[in-house]
Amino acid sequence: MANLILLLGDQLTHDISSLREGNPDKDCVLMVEVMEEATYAWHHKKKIAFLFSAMRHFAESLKEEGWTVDYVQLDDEENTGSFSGEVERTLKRRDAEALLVTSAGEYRVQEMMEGWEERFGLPVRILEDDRFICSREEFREWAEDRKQFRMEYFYREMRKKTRLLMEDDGEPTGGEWNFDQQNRKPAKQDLFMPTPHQTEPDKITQSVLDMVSERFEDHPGKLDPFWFGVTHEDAQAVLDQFIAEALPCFGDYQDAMLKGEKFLYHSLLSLYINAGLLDPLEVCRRVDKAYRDGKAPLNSAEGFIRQILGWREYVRGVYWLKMPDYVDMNFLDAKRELPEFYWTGDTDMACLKAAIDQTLEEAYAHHIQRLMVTGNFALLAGIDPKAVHEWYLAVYADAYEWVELPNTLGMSQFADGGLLGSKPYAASGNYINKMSDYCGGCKYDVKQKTGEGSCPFNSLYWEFLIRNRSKLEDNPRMAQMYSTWERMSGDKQEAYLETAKAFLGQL
Ligand code: FAD
Ligand code: DLZ
Ligand code: SF4
Repeated sequence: MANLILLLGDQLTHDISSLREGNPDKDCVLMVEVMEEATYAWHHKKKIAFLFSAMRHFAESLKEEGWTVDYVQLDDEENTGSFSGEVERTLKRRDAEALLVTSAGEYRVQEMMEGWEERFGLPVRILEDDRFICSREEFREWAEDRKQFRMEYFYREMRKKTRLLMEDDGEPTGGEWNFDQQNRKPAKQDLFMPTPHQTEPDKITQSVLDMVSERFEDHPGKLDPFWFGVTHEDAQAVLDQFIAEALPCFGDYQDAMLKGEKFLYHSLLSLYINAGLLDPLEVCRRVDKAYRDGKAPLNSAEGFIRQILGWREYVRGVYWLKMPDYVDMNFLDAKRELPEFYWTGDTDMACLKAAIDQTLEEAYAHHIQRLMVTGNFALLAGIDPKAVHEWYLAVYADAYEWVELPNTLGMSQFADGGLLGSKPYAASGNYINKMSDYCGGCKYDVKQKTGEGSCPFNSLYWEFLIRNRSKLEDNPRMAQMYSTWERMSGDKQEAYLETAKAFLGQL
């Protein structure tokens, strides 16, 4: 044998660099289910089941293509439980000249891989993960000499590079780079709300589900019903259905939230893209084509492409630029423990209950629920950003540190002091009421500003601004809020602070 190719659980891509570099006639692919990966975060049961089933299906498809695959299941007797242990065990069994891997998504794993050459005494080739549209090096060059990074400018560079939604004269299609002005509509109940494509569990998935329910019983979340796709074909079907049914309204209702509607017009593609079952550039091209074929309006196509071509690439760039220190940042010095209800949904706040309940059921919540409900609450309440990060990394099927950490710690908790976003995403109950229908069924009154029964977001919002005044008041985007505070009567200010204090005291 020439090379041993280690393929990680989020590298389920046929033309990934390690497989492109390998030779199916001579090399052996190693895939391992290991406790170290299944427990480094307290992963949702559905996330573990999705990944193990997708890994098993991918291994089968590689064998069909003619590859030799060593696949180690979690319950295999000799499984050592870690990547390093399994590589070591395989090297004893198979006589490899070199180890071939595509770089890891997470810093923790990349660091481990970088120690293998010395540890195992054989050449280890770590190849670029070119499934990303912007390489780590390219992002570093873009970021050099910039004090603050702004996604919008990075995104324009990516539009020019890929020619997505670009005209021949070099201008952006429609004459603007961004159509977000049209994208902030609250949604209303709609009998024709699309449902994402669902996949029936096959034999492989069923046996993974049995194993996960037995071995990970104490992990958060519900395992049933399990309807995630687990193959490239399943993921394509989800993409096809999204483009046909939901994309046309994606832009308009991107920021909306509705009771009982877990998915609205969102795509549910992140778990497939992040695991390698869909290619991000291909997904964007399909959306560009849908616009050109007249099947989706420009605000939807542009808004969607920006999430992948812009945000997804941008947060990955920031992660690799700023790790390993990034994870320890805590600009606002927030120290409170994460409330227990994040793990149970047991709260009277209807918006939080809806977002958390569906997270525990589906391992999914859409962006505005993550940012403006669970994230906003943690920010206002001053929860330790590391605890918030650990929660997000655990509960979502699409969560890997490279994408989750900058979104949570940077965008949502402002713990990086404004490196990723220009101001904290802090909002009172008024925002949630405008963008959702949650408040109607809530024990709290969103219109009541202070005192018992008032919406907690209302008083927490002002207490947050005052608690963090020395760090935020010089931010030009916050100036208006501080001047509103100054114009309030002393009694009103005191009522806000007292109400927030009473709420936080019993949290
Ligand atoms: P859609 O709304 O349909 O968006 C389309 C695609 O755009 C997504 O599939 C995703 O690939 C990409 N995308 C959208 N927004 C972002 C973003 N901010 N960063 C990166 N990609 C984006 N996304 C993850 O993939 N993994 C995470 O662990 C994760 N953690 C998050 C934590 C917080 C606190 C916040 C605020 C956001 C997080 N996001 C994360 C980003 C975003 O919320 C999810 O990508 C999105 O909700 C996934 O659902 P969807 O596929 O239906 O997305
Ligand atoms: C998330 C995850 C889980 C739960 N289990 C495994 C596993 O057993 N084997 C594996 O190869 N990958 C798993 N993963 C995904 C990895 O955590 C992911 O590949 C790394 O974090 C990327 O750096
Ligand atoms: Fe959430 Fe406040 Fe509305 Fe209740 S009243 S749903 S707590 S925003």
